[in-house]
Formats: sequence, C-alpha cells, structure tokens
Amino acid sequence: MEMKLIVLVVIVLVAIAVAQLMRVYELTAKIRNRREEDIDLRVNNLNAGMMILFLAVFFGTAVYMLAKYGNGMLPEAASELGRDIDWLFNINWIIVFAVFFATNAILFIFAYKYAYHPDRKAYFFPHDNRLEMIWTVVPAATLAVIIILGLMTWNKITGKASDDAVVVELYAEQFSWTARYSGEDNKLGYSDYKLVTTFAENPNPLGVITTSNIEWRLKELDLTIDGMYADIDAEDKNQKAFSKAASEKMRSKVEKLERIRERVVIMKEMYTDSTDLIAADDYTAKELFLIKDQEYQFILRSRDVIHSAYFPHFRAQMNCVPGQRTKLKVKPIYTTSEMRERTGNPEFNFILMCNKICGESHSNMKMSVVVGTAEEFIAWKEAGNTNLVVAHEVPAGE
Ligand SMILES: [Cu+2]
Repeated sequence: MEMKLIVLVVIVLVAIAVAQLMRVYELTAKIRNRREEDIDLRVNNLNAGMMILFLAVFFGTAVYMLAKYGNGMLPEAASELGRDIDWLFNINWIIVFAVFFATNAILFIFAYKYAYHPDRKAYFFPHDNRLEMIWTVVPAATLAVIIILGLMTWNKITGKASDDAVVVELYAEQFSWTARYSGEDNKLGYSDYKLVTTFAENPNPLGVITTSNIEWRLKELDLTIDGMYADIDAEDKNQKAFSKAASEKMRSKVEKLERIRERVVIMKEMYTDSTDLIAADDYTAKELFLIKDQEYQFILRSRDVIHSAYFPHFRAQMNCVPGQRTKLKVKPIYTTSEMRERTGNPEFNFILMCNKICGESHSNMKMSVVVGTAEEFIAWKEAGNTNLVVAHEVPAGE
C-alpha cells in the first residue's frame, strides 16, 4: 500500500517536472525570437529516421511473439468439424497478418520518406474517386468471403447429424456433468424436470420418464406434501411454532408441490410400458467414452442455470439451457493415445468443460473424455463405468 503511494507520488512529480521543462523550453525559444514550430532540419531528419527504427522494432517483436507463442494455442483439432474451424481461423490469420504488415509498413515508410524538406512543396491532393472505390470494394469483398466461408462451416456444424450418429445426452447441473447413452435403440428415454428427484429410495437426477419413476415420484410427493400439511395443521392448532417467513414459505411451497403432483398424475395416464422400453437400455456415466471416427449427436440439457458444453480439442461448444434441448455434433478423429503421440504429451487427456460462468464452482465443472476404439468402449462399459437408468422396482402395493 505504502509502496503504491510512493510510486504514485513519483509519477505525479515526474509529470510536473516534464511540464516545467517544456515551459522553460518555450520561454527560451521566445527569448531567442524563434517560433515554436520552427524545428531544426537535423532534428526533423532524426525523427524521420526513428520512424524506420520503430517499424523495425515493431515488426521484429511481432515476429518474435508469433514464433515464440504462436504454438501456445490448443493442439491440433481432434474432430472432423474442428479441422474446418481451424482452417477458417488460419484463413483469417493470413488476412489479418497480411493487412497488418502492409498497412504499418506503408504508414512508417511514408512518414520517413515524406518528412519535411525545405526544397519540397506538398502536393495538394484532396480527393480521388477511384481510390475511394478501391478501399471500399476490396475490404467489402474480403469480408464477404470471410462471412460466406464462415456461414458454410456454421451450416455444417448446426446441420442434421447423419443417420448413424450415436445419440448421447449431456446433462449439466451446478457443478457437474452426467452423460446418458441412449443404448441399443439409439433413443433416449423421455425426460421431464417434474420427475427430477434425489429421493433416497429411487433417485432420478435426470428426470427420466418411466412408469415406475412416475409412481415413485408420486409416492415421494405424497410423503412430502402430507408432512407439510401435518406441520401446517400443527401450527394452526398452536402445537408447533414457525417464524412468519418459514410459515409463509411452507404454505407457498405446498401449493407448488400440489400443482406438480397434479401434472405428474396426468403424466401417469400419458405414459405406458412402451415408454419404459425406450428408457430401459439407457445408461449414465460420469466419464464420457467416445469411439474414434463415430459421429455423436449430443443432446444438451440443464437442470438449473445456463451452462455451456465445451470440448476445446474438438473445437465444439453449445449452450445448455434450462427447459430446452440443444444439440451438438462431434466426430472424434484421434484416440486419446494417438493424441498423446501427436502432442508429445504422455499426460494428454480430452476434456469437457463448462464455458459459461454458472456459479462459484464453475471452474470445477469438468468431465473427463476418453476416445478409443469400439473394442475399448465395450471393455470400458464392462468395467463398471456405467449405470442403467432404470434399476428400481415399482413401489409395492400400488
Ligand atoms: Cu456450468
């Protein structure tokens, strides 16, 4: 703190000293009867030379930074569309660097070349339609090319997945990911937020719809609602005391649960055993295993706030929005071990991250991703990394 104050005082004092020196310079010029803007030709030429020196240092450091840190970006793209995105980026870099070097070279070389000289008179050149045309059309055409190429890639990214794409759900919540594989039928069992529960006897964190999950949810809702009515009743009879806020909260919550219950009762009539069949082969995992050269259609959902599924090495990202299903296509082209060889990093691992600040543990919201062969995928499944979604008996007596 003290150090900061001293530095600040020094800066202010230096600024005052510079201002005073300039004042002295102005006064001496006045005494010697010279106009302020009369500058020595020698000083002028020195300044012109410094323009060239600056240009050399400027370009030199830019090239040095590029050589030194240019490879500090993500490693080579590991998915089919990732390659397209990198190609787009490279085109843009080429254009940006070409314009950067050309315009800056012209700026500083002209400043040097056309520095003041007493024998030279400036050429009066107020306007030229042809020039205006060139510097309007060329950037417009370049931008059009960039946008058209970008749109073509964007259409590919957001377009329909191929018919043999494997459907996997990525379920986001504060602060973790769950993958749900769609199983043999390649169809995800239906889901509904009203069935989301961590009820100990039949947890259903993804809200998967099955007839038994509906029964369990009704049982849980009945228990909770009955318990709350018992408390409200006890309060009314002065057997129990709650703070005013707690009492109001309890009463509004019980109303909300009643409304949810009504809708779950309707669901019970809507869904039959055929719904169960779709969900029966779904299984979840806390690690994402993908097969090389297999296209995946990810269905993204969120339980609470907006998250964003981001696979940096696949160059793929899409938001997970509560109440909506968003989609993302990925086709990995290298296995984890191939990627380890390519990057020369034996510790390399693919990763899924949340790329939308979603709360205090946002930075921990990651899931490890493994890419392997079809045989390795079967071995991974058999090693107990997955859980069937529907594994609980329907409550007895109902
Ligand atoms: Cu998040």
